[in-house]
Parts: sequence; structure tokens; C-alpha cells
Amino acid sequence: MGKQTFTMIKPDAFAKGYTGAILAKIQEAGFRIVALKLTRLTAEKAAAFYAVHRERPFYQSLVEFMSSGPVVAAILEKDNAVEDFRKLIGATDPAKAEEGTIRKLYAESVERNAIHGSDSDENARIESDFFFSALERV
Ligand code: RTP
Ligand code: MG
Repeated sequence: MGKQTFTMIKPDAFAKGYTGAILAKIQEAGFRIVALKLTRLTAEKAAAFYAVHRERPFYQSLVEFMSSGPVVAAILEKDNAVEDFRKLIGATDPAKAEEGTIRKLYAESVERNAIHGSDSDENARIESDFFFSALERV
């Protein structure tokens, strides 16, 4: 079971002031924050981060949204981190997300859905390295 995952509080949730509440919920669920930063993606960086979706109809809109304002990026540690974190954030579409999940509580729509969570151990490592140097991790 992987011990780390990568997350990003997306521009919609940051702009609405949900960062503190979301980080509290993450910590209450037993995840330890091992890296954290407030940053802003250029369109080029957002396009690279979500390159796996480049053929999807929503890609251009997703890139514009993800570069529209600041994001909060973090690396989180816990046993079974990737799977447990995906459970904590809930379904991509908040209308389908379970009660109590971060997306159910804070997301606006299937695109503006408040938070990202890595979908595999390999992607967690790739995404963590995209945002953080070794010196930025504890
Ligand atoms: P994420 O990668 O951000 O954690 O989200 P996810 O795995 O739940 O969903 P994914 O399929 O990887 O999609 C990435 C992000 O693209 C936006 N999206 N828009 N308009 C649409 O139908 C649509 N579908 C996906 C969302 O911001 C989604 O989180
Ligand atoms: Mg995904």
C-alpha cells in the first residue's frame, strides 16, 4: 500500500476561502502533510499536469480553469494514501459524491470540483515531483 498521495485545492475552492476547512478535514482523516505550497499554474503547466486528458472534450476548459487563480498543492502521507484520499474527496461530479466528502461539501460542478487527488502510486510520485523539490518536503 502506498504511503503518499498528491493533492491540489483547485482555484474555485481557494477563491471561496475553503482552504483552511479542507486542510482541517484532510488532517482529521489521518493524513500527515509532508509538503505544502500556494502557487499558480500557467496555462502551459496546467496543460502538462492534465496532459493525459488532452483528447477529451473538456481539456481546454479544464486548462483555463486550473490556470485561472491560485491553487494549494500538498503531499500527504498515510497508509493506503491514494485510495483512502480518493474516498475522502468523493466522485468527480459533486452531484454523485457521497455525503461528507470534500467534493460534496465544497465543489460547484463536475469541472469546478474543489480538489484533485492522484489516481495511482505512480502518478502520486510524478505529480509530487512536478510541484515539489526534495528541499520542500519534510
Ligand atoms: P482529478 O484528476 O482532478 O483528481 O479528478 P478525477 O480523477 O476525479 O477526474 P478526471 O477524470 O481525472 O478529470 C480531471 C478533471 O477534469 C475536470 N472534468 N471536467 N466537464 C467534464 O465533464 C469534466 N470531466 C472532468 C474535473 O475538474 C476533473 O476533476
Ligand atoms: Mg484524475
